[in-house]
Amino acid sequence: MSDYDTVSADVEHEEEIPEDHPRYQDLLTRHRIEAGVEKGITHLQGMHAEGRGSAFDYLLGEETIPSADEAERTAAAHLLLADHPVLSINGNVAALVPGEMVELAAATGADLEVNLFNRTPERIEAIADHLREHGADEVKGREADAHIPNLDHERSKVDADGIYEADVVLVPLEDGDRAEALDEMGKTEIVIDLNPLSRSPRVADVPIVDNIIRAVPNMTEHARELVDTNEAELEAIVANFDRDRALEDAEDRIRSGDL
Ligand code: PTJ
Repeated sequence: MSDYDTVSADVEHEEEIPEDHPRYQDLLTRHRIEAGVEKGITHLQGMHAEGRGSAFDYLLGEETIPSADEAERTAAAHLLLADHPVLSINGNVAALVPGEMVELAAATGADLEVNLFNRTPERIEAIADHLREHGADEVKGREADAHIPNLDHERSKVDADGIYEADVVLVPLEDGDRAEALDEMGKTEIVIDLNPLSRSPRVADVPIVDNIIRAVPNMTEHARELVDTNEAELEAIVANFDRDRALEDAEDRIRSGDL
């Protein structure tokens, strides 16, 4: 069972969804996105993104498939090996897994940075406040004193001492253009996206085809298990990971899933 079932309820009536409902996670997710929009955290487009994700999750059987678990373990190894890991937070991520992202940051020594596709100062502040309410000390993304090259001005804004200088970046539920631009900067990119055909996981060093509500707590669990592992072993985990096979496995599962 993921921590997701036990995190604080932000959503009106969230507690009224019976946990044994066959679509419990999906309903909870929908409610969280709705509450995120009401709170000024999530963009309206986030609802469309959630709908797309939900359809892919249904076809995946709403579970973490073995290749996704392996990708999550590899991602944890990358974050532990990094000199400067950063976890990027957008409006959907903040609504769905705020406390879980704070925990992953703590388990891996990563920074949290708000980085938005539809950037406004109000949303940046609302998301930073929301993360602090869920235990974050420092939240980057407000300085916006550097730019990701080859991306239009507003969407390219990042912190010079955050995503810009990071060596490993986790970019969940990301738009393809920005994922490509970050990849071109030579960063090790970890992407969480339920659509294995989307551009973002296809440019990622570690594509995680899983629902973020399962992926993030599982990465934290792996990071806690691996925290005392020596560098050579962590590097072996990274070297043994086959990104193409992970994408193929997920696509096969979606195309041939027995529902
Ligand atoms: O908050 P902003 O302004 O930065 O905007 C965020 C969104 C998500 C609206 C923006 O980045 C966007 O439009 O993204 P896309 O292009 O819709 O891509 C989002 C991807 O995330 C899609 O491929 C979805 O299938 C996937 N997705 C949606 N919900 C989940 C998911 N993947 C994993 N877990 C989910 N819960």
